Amino acid sequence: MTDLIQYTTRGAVGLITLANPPVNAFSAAVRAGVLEALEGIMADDALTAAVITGSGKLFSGGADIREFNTPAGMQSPNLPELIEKTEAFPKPVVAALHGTAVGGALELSMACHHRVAAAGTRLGLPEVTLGIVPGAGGTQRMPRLVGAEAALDLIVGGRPIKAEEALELGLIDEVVESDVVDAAVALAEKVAAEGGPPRRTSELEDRVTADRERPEIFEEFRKKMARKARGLESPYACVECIEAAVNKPFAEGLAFERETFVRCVESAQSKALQHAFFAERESGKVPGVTKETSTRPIERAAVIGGGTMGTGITMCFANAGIPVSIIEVAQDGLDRAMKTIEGTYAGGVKRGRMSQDAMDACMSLITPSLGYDAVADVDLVVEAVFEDMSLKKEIFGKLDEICAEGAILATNTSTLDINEIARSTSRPESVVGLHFFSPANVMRLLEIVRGEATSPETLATAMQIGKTLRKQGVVVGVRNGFVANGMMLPYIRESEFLVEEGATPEQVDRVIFEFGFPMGPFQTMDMAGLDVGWRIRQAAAATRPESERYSPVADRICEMGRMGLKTKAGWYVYEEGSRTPVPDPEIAAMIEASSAEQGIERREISDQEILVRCLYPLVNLGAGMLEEGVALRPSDIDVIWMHGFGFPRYHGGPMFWADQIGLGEVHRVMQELYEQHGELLQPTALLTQLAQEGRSFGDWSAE
Ligand code: T1G
Repeated sequence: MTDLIQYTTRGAVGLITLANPPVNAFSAAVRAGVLEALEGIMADDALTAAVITGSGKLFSGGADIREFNTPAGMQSPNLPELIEKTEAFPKPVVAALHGTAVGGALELSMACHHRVAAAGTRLGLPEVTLGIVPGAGGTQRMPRLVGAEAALDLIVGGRPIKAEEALELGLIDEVVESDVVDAAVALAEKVAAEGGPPRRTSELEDRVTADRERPEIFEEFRKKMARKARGLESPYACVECIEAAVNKPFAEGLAFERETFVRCVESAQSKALQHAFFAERESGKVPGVTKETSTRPIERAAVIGGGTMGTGITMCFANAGIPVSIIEVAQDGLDRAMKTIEGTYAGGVKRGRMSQDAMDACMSLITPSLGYDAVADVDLVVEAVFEDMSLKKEIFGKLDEICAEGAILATNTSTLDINEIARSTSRPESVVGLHFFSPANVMRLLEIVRGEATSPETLATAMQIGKTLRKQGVVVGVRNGFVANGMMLPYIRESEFLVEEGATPEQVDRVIFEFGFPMGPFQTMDMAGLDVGWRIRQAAAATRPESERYSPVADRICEMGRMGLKTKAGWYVYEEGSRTPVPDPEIAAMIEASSAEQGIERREISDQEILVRCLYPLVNLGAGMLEEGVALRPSDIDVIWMHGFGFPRYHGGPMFWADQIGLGEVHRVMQELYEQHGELLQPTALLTQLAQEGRSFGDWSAE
C-alpha cells in the first residue's frame, strides 16, 4: 500500500488515514490506497466497520488540482469510482473530519454512511471557485442531506461553513470537542452492532421529493445570483446539477453532473481560475526568504497619518487584533481620523457585516496619539502621509531616532523612491514598502516593496504581517509606481487617447465592464478622485519628453474643479446621492475641442480596438517589468491585477490572458500599434523574444 495512506485497526474497526501532505489531496496514489484499504477491511471478517480520517492539520483539501486535465486525474480508481465504492461498502464507513474537509473530501464524506466532525471544522464545496462543479457526487448528495436551497447557497457560493452550522443543516451527524477519531470509531462500532444495511445518502429521497414541488427555488436563485455570477459559467452549471438532483433519479443526476464536470474542467475559464489559485500561493515564495528566515512578531503597531489611507490601514491592524496607535500632528486631524474610523465600523454594524461587540473590540485596540511618543515601543510603523518626498524623509528621520531597535519602518507610498526614503535613516535594512490599496480595510492586495537594502528578515516580517492582516501580499521591486500603479499608466493613458481619437468615456467603460472588470477606467478614476492622478501628472510634467504624446483633457477637467464622484462631476456627472455615472455633453464637447486643437481626426473606433488598446500595452509593460526584475514572475502580475484592479479572475490576470491569446498575436498587434502611435507602444524585448520563440509567459516563469 502506498505510504500516502496509513492503515491500522482499532478493535473491529479498520482505520484509514490520509497522509499526503500538505493537504492530503486525493491524488491517484491516495485514491488507490484508500480503495485497497477498504478492500482489505471487506475481506477481513473480524472487522465490522471502517473509519476514514486525515493526518496533520486537516482531513483533506479535496481532489488534487494539479492532476486536472492530466491522465493521473482520470486514473482508476478516479474519485467518483472510489466514492461510489465507499457508499456501496457493505460495512458501515464513518468519516472523522477535522480542520478542513472541502471539495472531493466532503463528497467522499457525504458518501460515507456517517460523518463526525471536530468542533470548528471547515466544510465546503469550493469547486465553483475553480470554474468547475463538484464532480464526484457532491451536487447529487448534498441536496439529499440539506435540501436544494441550502445546497444552492453552499455549492454556488463555494464558501466553507463550520461544523456546528453543518450539523444544523443535516450535513453531518455529530460535532465533538473530544478526539474525533475516537468518536468516529465508537459510532462505527455502535452502528455495526446495531446491524442492518448501511445508510446510503444516495437513497435519501425526502428532501429532493419535497423540493421537486417547488421549481421556483431555482428561478429565484438564478435571479439572485446574476450580479455576482456575471461572466462566469460554473455557477450556472452548479444550479443545473442541483436541479438535476431534484428532478432526476440519482444515477441519471450523477451522470449529468459528471458530464458537466468534464465540460467545465476543460474550459478556458476553469484553466484561468486554476491558474489564479496557484498564482496566489506562488506569490508567497520569494528568493532569499525561506521558512528559516526569522521574522519579528508584530504585537504593537503605529500608523502615521489619519487620512483616507491611514485610517483604513489602522483598521486593518485592529481587525487583526493588533493594538495600533494612529498618529496625527494636530488635534482636529486626529478627531477627524477617529470619526472616520468609528463611522466606517458603525456602517458595518448597520449593514450587519459585524456585531457591535466586534466593533467595540476593534475600537478598543486603536489609540489616537498626537506626536511620536507612541512609536517608541511598537514593532512596526506604517507611514501614510501624502506623497511628498521631503515630508517622508523628515518623518523617517524621526522614526529612526525614536523607534525600538529592529522595529520595521514601512511606508505606504505608491509612487516615491523607497531607497531614497530608506537612505534618510541609519537602518535602511529595516525599511520596506507596504503599499495598501484604497479602501485599505477592504482591498485585499498589498504590494510589499523590497528596497535595495531591505533585509530578508524585514521582508519576511512584512510578508507575515500581510498574511496576518488577511491581505494578498505580492513582493515587488522599486520603480516609479512599482508594479500595480506602474501598469495602470498605459491603461489610463491609452483610454484617454482613445476618447481623443473618437471613442467616448462611456464606450470605453462599457467595453472594459463587459470584458469583466467591475467598472471601466473613467468611472474608476471618478471613484478614486481625479486629484490623486492630477498631482502625479503635475509632478511628472517637468521630466516628460517634449515629443511624448500627452492628453490635456484630464487636467482640464480638474482645472474646472471637477474631481470625480466626491464633487459629483468628473468624466461623468452624478445625481445627488447617486454613484451612477451620467455622460456629460460638456465633457464630450471639451474632448472634441481638444482633438481639434491637436489636429487629431476623430474616427469610428470598434469595441475590439478599445479592448486591445487598453489591455495589450499593460501586458507589454508587464513583460518589461519582468525584464527589469521589478516583478518576480508573470503570475505575480496576474495576482496584482486581479486583487488590485478587478481584472476578471476568469481570465486569470493580464499575463495569463495574453498567453491564452498567444504572444505571437499580442506582439503582432503591439507592433502595429507602435507603427501607428509611436514609441510609447514599442513592444518590449521580452515580449518580442517570447513571440519570436513561440513561447509564453508561463514558459518564461519556468526558467
Ligand atoms: N490540490 C493540489 N494542491 C493543493 C490543493 C489541492 N486541492 N489544495 C492546496 N494545495 C497546495 C497549495 O497549492 C500549496 O502548495 C499547499 O497545498 C498548501 O496550500 C471532484 C475535482 C485546503 C484550505 O478547492 O482551499 O475536489 O504552494 O497554502 O492555507 O469535486 O489549500 O505549498 O506548493 O492553501 O493551509 C477542491 C483548495 C478541489 C481546496 C488549506 N478543493 N485548497 O489552506 O494551505 S476540486 C479546493 C484550499 C475537487 C471534486 C473536485 C486550501 C486549504 P504550495 P495552502 P492552507
